[in-house]
Amino acid sequence: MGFFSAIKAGLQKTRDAFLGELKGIVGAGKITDETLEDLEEHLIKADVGVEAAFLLTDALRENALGKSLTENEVLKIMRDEAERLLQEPPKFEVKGNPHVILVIGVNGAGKTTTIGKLASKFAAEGKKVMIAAGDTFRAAAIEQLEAWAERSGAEFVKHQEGSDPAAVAYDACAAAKARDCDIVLIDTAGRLHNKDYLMEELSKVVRVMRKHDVAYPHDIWLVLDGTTGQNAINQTKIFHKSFPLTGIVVTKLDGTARGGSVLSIAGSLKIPIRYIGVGERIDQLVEFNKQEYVEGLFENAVVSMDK
Ligand SMILES: Nc1nc2c(ncn2[C@@H]2O[C@H](COP(=O)(O)OP(=O)(O)OP(=O)(O)O)[C@@H](O)[C@H]2O)c(=O)[nH]1
Ligand SMILES: [Mg+2]
Repeated sequence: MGFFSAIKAGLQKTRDAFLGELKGIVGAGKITDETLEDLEEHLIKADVGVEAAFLLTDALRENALGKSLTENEVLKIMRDEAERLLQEPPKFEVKGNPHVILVIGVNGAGKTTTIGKLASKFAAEGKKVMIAAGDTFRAAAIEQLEAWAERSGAEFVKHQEGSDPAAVAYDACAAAKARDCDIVLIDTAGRLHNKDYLMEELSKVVRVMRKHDVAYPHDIWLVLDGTTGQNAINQTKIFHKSFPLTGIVVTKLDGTARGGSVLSIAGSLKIPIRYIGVGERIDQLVEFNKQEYVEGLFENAVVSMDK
């Protein structure tokens, strides 16, 4: 599945909510504060997230308040604002030898799966990849990752269950240098029962790998479950406070109607979305495309309103 078809399905609910509300606004003469508040509420319910709902209606307040506009004109204001909000992710470049990417996120978000998919993508580009089993919490987690490493033909470093994730990350970086790897992907635990402990563990992983090189990790990518809507936005805020995130991967956008949350994450938090996960298979990770996302959000909006 390509980016556009994947995102289009995920944005259906958000798109429909735009349409229903816009009809009322445009049909009722001049745009008032009250109609904007109604729209804001519908946008929040449509899972674009509170932040993006505010920003989109602010744009309308600035440009449309007191005016009688056509549907097309209102849509254009929102579309322009959505485009302005989304960051075009900077092109991924290998910045180190190796380039180290730490992958973090709450449990079940899709970190391990995403690492497998990324490894396969990088390998297909001719890069030599190392995967590190930094989630030492469960033996099953290590085995799951090892299976992904085998599938993608990546090098793999693991320690025993219960060992120190920082030591795994440190060893993986050393092994990657010795084996001349281009990229190191470090998996981490995501358990929630103690957030402070998790943040501390991740900080230690970062601190220890910097003994190799202060530039490590070159990237910290947060993996978010795209079906969790506003919750994903709140998680991003918490992680971003402790770690300077350089990118986000939103998973499970296949079969969800909550793809609108991407707009709040990328728009109000100014963190680029790099990839989206659109299925469980190794090839079901696609690069985020801002233009196509905005298109998916507003596509055919005016046409279907006339139905
Ligand atoms: N449909 C769908 N399922 C996905 C996607 N990405 C991951 N999954 C599924 O989500 C579940 C959790 O994925 P994991 O990769 O194990 O998540 P994790 O973040 O490593 O979880 P922990 O190790 O428990 O912290 C698995 O069943 C995956 O197959 C996706 O893009 N689409
Ligand atoms: Mg995992």
